[in-house]
Amino acid sequence: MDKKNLSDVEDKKITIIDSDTASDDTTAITLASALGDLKAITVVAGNVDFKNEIKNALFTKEYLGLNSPVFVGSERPIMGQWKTVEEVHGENGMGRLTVIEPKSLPESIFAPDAIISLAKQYERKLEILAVSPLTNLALAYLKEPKLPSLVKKVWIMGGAFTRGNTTQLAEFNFWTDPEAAQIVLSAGFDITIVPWEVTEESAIIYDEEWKEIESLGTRKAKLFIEANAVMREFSKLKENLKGSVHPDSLTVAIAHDQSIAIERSRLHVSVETCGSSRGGMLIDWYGMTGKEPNVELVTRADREKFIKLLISVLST
Ligand SMILES: [Ca+2]
Repeated sequence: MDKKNLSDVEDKKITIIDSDTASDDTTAITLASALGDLKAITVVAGNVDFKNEIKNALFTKEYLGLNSPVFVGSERPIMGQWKTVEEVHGENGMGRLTVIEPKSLPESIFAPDAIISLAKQYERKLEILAVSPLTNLALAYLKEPKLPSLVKKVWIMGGAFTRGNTTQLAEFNFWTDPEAAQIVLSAGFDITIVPWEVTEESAIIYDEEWKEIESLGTRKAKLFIEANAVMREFSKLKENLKGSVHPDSLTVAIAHDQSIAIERSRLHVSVETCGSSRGGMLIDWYGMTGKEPNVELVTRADREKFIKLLISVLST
């Protein structure tokens, strides 16, 4: 390795991606592994049947030729019931890729333990790309309360201002495990949240961009097209959107290029855990609670810049 390449590696962010691996998660893994030094993929309950999520994570790792180990985490949220959403992501979560048979096996260490161990190994350097329900991170924190001071940063895709995609108020990741979300938000991590509405507006990929991605002809572009095919149809037919929406990918893109987040506010945010508003975000926009801000909330993102970064990665 020459000096230039060595310094490239040194400059890369050290990350873990916590993933309920299905469709857009695989694109987020593609971005995270291309843009940073991805130390691990940790799998958590969410999008689809848990066994399929593990297979999808292993397949994605093998397909992209990554060294990042896959750790299996919590197969269910801390409390309450949730439902997987195969109708959004395809029967196994991978769109048109219906036969997924990875050759490798996941690691034997439980994902929350792997998070603690990597946080200690890369003290104050590790950034967590939390693009899924927050169960693994909450369990890691409950076991190691010093975790917020060991981890450099947590990037969260989750929550909705008011236009929930799972209930009237709740976005899927926060709705799946509201207790975990509340534990993580109040733990003292340095957190940036990218909420659903921001992704719906700025992580949408239109038909002409799909054509451009299709024409790239690379392995990464092919994975994007195949894995996101069912989600794209769902977004268009059921959510009445004009393209496919990529919340996890936008969050990973912002983590690596913060100029993509055009507007951000420091605010106090908590998560409702009761009744029909379970999983809703309570945002103290006007400082009414008197509580110190605990997160940075992205309120607007640059779609063009996101698409440019995504296409540049998929073209390699
Ligand atoms: Ca996810």
